[in-house]
Amino acid sequence: ISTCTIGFPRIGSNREMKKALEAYWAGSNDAQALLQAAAGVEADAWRCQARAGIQLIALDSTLYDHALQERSATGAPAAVPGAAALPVYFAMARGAEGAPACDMSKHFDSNYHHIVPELDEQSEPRPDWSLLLDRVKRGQEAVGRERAVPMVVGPSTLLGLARGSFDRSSLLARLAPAYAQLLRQLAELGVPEVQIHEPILTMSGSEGLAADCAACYAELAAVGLPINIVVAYDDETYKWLVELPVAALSLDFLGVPGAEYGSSTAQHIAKHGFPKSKRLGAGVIDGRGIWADQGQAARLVASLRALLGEEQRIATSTSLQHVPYDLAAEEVPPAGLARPLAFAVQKLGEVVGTAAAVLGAAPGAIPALDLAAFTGAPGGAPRELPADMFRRPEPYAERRPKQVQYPPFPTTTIGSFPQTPAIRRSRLAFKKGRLSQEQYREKMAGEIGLCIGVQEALGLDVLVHGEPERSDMVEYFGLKLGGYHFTEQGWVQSYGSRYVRPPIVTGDISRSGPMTVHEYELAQGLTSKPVKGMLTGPVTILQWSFPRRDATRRQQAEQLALALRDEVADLQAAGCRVDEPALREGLPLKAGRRDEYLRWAVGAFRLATACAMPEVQVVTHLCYSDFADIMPAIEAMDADVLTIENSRSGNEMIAALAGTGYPRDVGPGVYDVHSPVVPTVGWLADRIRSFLEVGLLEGDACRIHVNPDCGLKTRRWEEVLPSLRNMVAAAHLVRAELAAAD
Ligand code: THG
Ligand code: ZN
Repeated sequence: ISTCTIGFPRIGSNREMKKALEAYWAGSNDAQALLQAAAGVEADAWRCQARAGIQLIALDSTLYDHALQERSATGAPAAVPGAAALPVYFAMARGAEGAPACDMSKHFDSNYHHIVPELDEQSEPRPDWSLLLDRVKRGQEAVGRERAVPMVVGPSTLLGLARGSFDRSSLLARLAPAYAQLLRQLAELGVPEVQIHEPILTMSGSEGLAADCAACYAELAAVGLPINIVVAYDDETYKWLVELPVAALSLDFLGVPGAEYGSSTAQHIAKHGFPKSKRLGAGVIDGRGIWADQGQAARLVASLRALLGEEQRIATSTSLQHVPYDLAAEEVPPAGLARPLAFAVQKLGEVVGTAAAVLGAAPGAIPALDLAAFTGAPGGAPRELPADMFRRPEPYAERRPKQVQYPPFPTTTIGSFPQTPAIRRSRLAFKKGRLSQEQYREKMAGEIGLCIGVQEALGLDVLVHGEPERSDMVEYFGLKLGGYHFTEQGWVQSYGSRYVRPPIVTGDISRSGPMTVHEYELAQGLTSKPVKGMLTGPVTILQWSFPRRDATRRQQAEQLALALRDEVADLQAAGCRVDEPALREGLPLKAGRRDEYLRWAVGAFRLATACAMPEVQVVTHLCYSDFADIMPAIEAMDADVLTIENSRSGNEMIAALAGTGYPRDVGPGVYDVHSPVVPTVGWLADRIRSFLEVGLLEGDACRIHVNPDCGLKTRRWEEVLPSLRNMVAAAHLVRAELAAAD
């Protein structure tokens, strides 16, 4: 039996990577300092794994994103090794003057976002693996040659993450030599094996890759370096996968934490067996959840040993990048929860402890996690709620005329405005007790006033209060709801230098009073223009939390929906006529599981919003989702306005909406908020005109809203003001063109 890791938090135990990146971008640190900081963060992480007793340590690390890293290595424009490559690398990640950033997308069904590789049949691999090879050398120094295992995003996955339809088969054949070259260089360095991560192979439809993959891996295997193919994020890997000519295969035995369906990997192996010639990497410690469960892991491994013999390798189900670094960093130990919780460092202990338990031949002696003992029993059997709680009183076509009427191309924003240093200082002072509740509220009221004034001055049509009081849209609600636990240092990378602290569901969720009404009233009191109420949807809150495991996701989403429903009722009693919950899907990767998920997810959204009067316009917002294949579910949400991220993907989304004849108001994002670049009026006007060209809403411009792709909280006012000024000017320009054409 042996132990291995397949990825670890890359952000540093104290968010060192974020600080180093921000200093580099601000110009206060040079490239050398950035690379040095990164080397420190990675060496700490690798040594931490060595100290825990892990035998094969994956040399994880990234400056911004691992998919981008491998994309650059296989032939970014002008790939240059070392510090000179950084400007190109970050231009791809964040955009630069005249060069929009590459698209960003949800990483499988995790809450991480990767940069979408830009590849097509014209792509000519010009491999330059020097950054990766340097990292391997540093890893060998840190933990020794026998334990340092390079990890790389595999060629099928790199191709699979690219957008668009093109001849992937021929590009895969051209990528194979680039990877073979890497493997030869790694073999020269004396690594014990290489981990090639191919999560794409769990996706529905990947059977089609079988022949191409077999040819590619035959070419790679011919190098002679043992390959461990790592296939995480889902289960039920295909029979052909175990036939690939590799030394080891690491599989995910757990799947999505809290999902209604379990992982079928164990059954799959029981049924079809596993080749004797290969080593199985058993991903039995949860890489995506924070509950400790060595008992479950030991039992799984024991059953595998009974079936396949002694030579298993114990691993995590996915990279540990999805969980916070170290529970020990929590100043206030979570009341009563220290025992059932495990962050990345604790999970290393679980991997090693599971191996020891299995060797000790008494795996059954470790009890499985009894979460209910900590959470209290889940809130009874799921009640069947009456159907009319899920239905607005009138259908869209009847209620839309009773709602706010807009000019052509009404301008608005998604919800958040810059979280300035002043706002952060006030929040910190309040937390430390230097500001009273009263004083903090006054500060936030001032920020809301500023935000309304700015939007009035810019001439936006539908305003927001700007969310100064929310550091994070999930944390804010979690703090106000019962049944949640918050961490101080539980940061997880969301993308690049942006991190979140997902709250932990520790019991039944309940609302004790209004959560957003005060701020809404403040804002609406300052303007005669409509102000949107701002709620985060039940599915989003759940998706961005660590759910409990002793209740279904559906039960937890329903509890959240009932709490939000009360908030919607209070908002409309306060006069709110537009309202915006976000729904973001935790769509299962396997097609066969999607309907069930979408039924309860859409149900939870409707449960939260259906109490709205016909006059209330329910606005919803979706980020980073490929949702062409869930159009019926989006329609079923029965929202009045759908705002979507659109600008990085070149109208793909709105073309899909137009193509299916989506009938409701739409707000396609006109510019990318993740990039510091300020869009020009001309460019924005072209974007707006293009919405008419794709035939959206048959050109009914009064129902095509103009807004940025997403919230503006990560941007600075210096970027937001000119961007929005240009956006409003562009909308007015196209509005005038329409009027002139009439
Ligand atoms: N909140 C949570 N999860 C999310 C988002 C969110 N997942 C998806 C999407 N939004 C990711 N986008 C972001 C955007 C900005 C930030 C994080 C994720 C961000 N984080 C601050 C940072 O890294 O400096 C820290 C936030 C804080 O102070 O709490 O800006 O919005 N849960
Ligand atoms: Zn968004």
